Amino acid sequence: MTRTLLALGNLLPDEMAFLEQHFRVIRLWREQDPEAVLQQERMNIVAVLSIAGVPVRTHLIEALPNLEIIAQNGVGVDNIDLKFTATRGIAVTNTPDVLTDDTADTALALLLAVARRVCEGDMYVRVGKWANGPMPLGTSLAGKTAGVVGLGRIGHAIARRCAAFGMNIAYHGRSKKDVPYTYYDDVKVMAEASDFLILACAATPQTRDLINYDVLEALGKRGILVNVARGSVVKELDLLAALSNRTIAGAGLDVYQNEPNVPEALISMDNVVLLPHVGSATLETRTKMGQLVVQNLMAHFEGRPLLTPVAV
Ligand code: 8YV
Repeated sequence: MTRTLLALGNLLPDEMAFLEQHFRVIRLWREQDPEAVLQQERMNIVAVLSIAGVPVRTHLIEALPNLEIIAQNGVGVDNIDLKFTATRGIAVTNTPDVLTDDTADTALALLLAVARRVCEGDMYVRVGKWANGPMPLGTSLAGKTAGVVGLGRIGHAIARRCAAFGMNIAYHGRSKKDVPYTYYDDVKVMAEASDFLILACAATPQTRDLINYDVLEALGKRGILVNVARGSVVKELDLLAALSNRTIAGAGLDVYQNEPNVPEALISMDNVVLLPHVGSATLETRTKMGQLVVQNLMAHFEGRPLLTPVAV
């Protein structure tokens, strides 16, 4: 009998087509009455394909007594109730490594865009302001200090890129690592010593609201915040206040607390650059992520070791 997979999000067409050959795929977001479909299919579902921002919490997992595996199309798994999957013995996989470079590129794109006023400059030309005089000056990257929060795979890749731009690197995380960068066990102290604060940590209870008004004040009037981690790492109201009263100079954001809803206040600010959670959104990387999702699912049901299991 063909196994039933509950898809909470899409992969690219080739990978979805491959899944369709091996599973009966329920695309929940396409269903008119998702609750009714879940009720009807709950005993059949053995696999879930999940994505960032769509919660896989206790009540959903409880409703699926035969669930064996959750394959997340992404590296962050903060949307999944990992304690509960562990108690039920449900396997969880994610897609690390393949998205590291693109996500790090996104962080640098945001930093450059804010510091060098790229979006503002584009608009300046398009609306014909150039003829009236030059734009306000930007901020150099070379010689500045980038404070990276979370020196995991993506944080490392960001640090390497910042170093290539001539920046000094500081980092904050749970532990000091064997790297030629300056470690801070206190994020506020690091912010004080940094020109740019770049968030690349996992969203955990420990990192929730880590970046509050105090930290932003420490970053200072010329400081820039970049977030490619998760919205939950920043106290969004504090960020809005710090941006509107120019406690910090600007921010480049790829992630928000309540995606896809972006606070109205941010939309009208001229010192921010806003992206719609596109850290891994290239054709190449999304293809590799989808392939990894598929390979993990196939490995599980063929009794082979998972390629990228999430350790609990
Ligand atoms: C998303 C991400 O997974 O990897 C992550 O944790 O946040 C992104 O790559 C992607 O948007 C697909 O859901």
